[in-house]
Amino acid sequence: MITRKWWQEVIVYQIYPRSFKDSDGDGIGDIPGIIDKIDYIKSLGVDVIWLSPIYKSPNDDNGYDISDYYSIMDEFGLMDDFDELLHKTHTLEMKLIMDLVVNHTSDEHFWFRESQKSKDNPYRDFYFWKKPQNGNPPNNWKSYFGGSVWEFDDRTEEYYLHLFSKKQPDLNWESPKVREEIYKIMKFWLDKGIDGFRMDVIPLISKRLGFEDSEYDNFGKTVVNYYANGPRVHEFIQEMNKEVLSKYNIMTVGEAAGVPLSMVNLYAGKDRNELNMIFQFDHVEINFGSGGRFDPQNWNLIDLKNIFNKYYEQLGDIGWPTVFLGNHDFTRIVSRLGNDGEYWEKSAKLIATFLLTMKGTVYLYQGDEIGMTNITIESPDDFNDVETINAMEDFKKRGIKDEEFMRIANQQGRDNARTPVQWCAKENAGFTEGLPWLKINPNHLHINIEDQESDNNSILNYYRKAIHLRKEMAVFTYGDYKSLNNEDPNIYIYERWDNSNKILVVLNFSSDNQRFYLREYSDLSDMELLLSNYDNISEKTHQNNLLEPWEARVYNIKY
Ligand code: ISL
Repeated sequence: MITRKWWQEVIVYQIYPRSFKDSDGDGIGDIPGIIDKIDYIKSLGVDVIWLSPIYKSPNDDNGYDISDYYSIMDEFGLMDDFDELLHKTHTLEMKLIMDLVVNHTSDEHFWFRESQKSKDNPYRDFYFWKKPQNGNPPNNWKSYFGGSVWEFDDRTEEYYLHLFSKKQPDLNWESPKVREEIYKIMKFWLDKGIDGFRMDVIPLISKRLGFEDSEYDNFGKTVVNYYANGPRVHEFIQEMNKEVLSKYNIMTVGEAAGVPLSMVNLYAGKDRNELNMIFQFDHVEINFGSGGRFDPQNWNLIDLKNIFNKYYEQLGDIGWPTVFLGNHDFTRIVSRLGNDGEYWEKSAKLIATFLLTMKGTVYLYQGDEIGMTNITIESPDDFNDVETINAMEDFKKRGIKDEEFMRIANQQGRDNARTPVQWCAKENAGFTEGLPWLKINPNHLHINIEDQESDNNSILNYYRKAIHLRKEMAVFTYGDYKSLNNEDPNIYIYERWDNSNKILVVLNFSSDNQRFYLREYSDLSDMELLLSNYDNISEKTHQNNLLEPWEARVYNIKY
């Protein structure tokens, strides 16, 4: 008998609070803003809210650099606001999970401030400190955000380790005191009644203490082999599970940066006593070249299908999948996977169909439900993201022209997903009465929630329909998956089935008409069409196997 868990069948809505809704006119989204819009969130049909970090932070990396885990970021409100949000979320029968960022802290955290003071400070070993090697950093590791992972500190004339920005020093999990402090933080929030954690870069917490030089130029390979999946990572997560997670009925999802497909079940396999599930990145990094994000490569649908096929194959019955296509670190899904010009609406709906008909726990990122797109930033001064700004420096050093950098950053940069949510066509998209912290996409004049609320045919209402359908039929969440046309570069067709239902999903990932043939289903005319992004399909195309640009269909096949 298979036991189903509540966290398997939920749909999670990710909020990036800085950009969601501002309530006090300072141009920065906040917790009262989320409370104002909680009925909207509920109306989507989602079950869980995941809040990107809301803890006190100097915002070098927009909250992923935490200076106090027990209080709320000034701009976001007070602990009372948080308590009210949690209460309202629960009253509406939704759950709330928080981001747990414990691979690193802010350099402004008390622990680091102490650690910096002297070599014999009791907090010294909360972080990694190393002597210079003939005046140079201890090894050749490159940070995720450019430059060396080692920063020299004059006070004690040693380097400290930071895999991300230099304001994000890495915690030393080897120290039992560090782990104890982290478990205390987790319990503090869980005892308030939160329903789980999304764990930031959790595969990075155990370091290879030899700190040997990476032999690769390729950043991704360096991450997998040197930074992630360290020798004690599973021991640490199992300890955390024993000490904390196992004591609560919660959900956990690990952000598995640097975990290859072959290792997914080590973190979230059902007998591992670690996490419920992880975010694996192969599909969202499909266009990353050997230099990473700012070294984009062409990608194609065949590769994407292969990634999903392998993902489900690897997980088997051992691990539980997450289904996500975007978040605050990747560009907008309709701009990346779809066509944000002529076929903006159709392709956004096709992507919704894809997201909501795949096996696993679904994660939807704010704004994607109305087809928010990437933004074109015109001036280098308008970038906000630390990763992008550091990459700009790096490009300059390598003598690459500004225009070339702007082109790549606009295509790949994280600011794309972080522009404020477009609530209406009015000034500042109804996000704030003040000056928004990040430029608002000018296309809010025609892409916004208010307009889509009143249009039955909108992307927003399509999401609602697709979410509703997913919840009505368990086959979407739990059913088996099989792709039927791996070699087709334009159309993705897959089956989903369980003991009661069989579903056929047909997705034309191209801006052209396409024809498809399936030996198994030569005649589609008898099948019940559960969902589609075109009206009156059979009249329109005259033939069932002719697809319009970005056409998506979900059929119920009678057993
Ligand atoms: O591997 C990646 C591509 O460069 C990343 O997406 C990687 O997974 C990511 O940088 C880790 O992300 C998380 O931790 C960061 C933070 O900046 C991100 O916003 C967060 O999601 C450091 O805390």
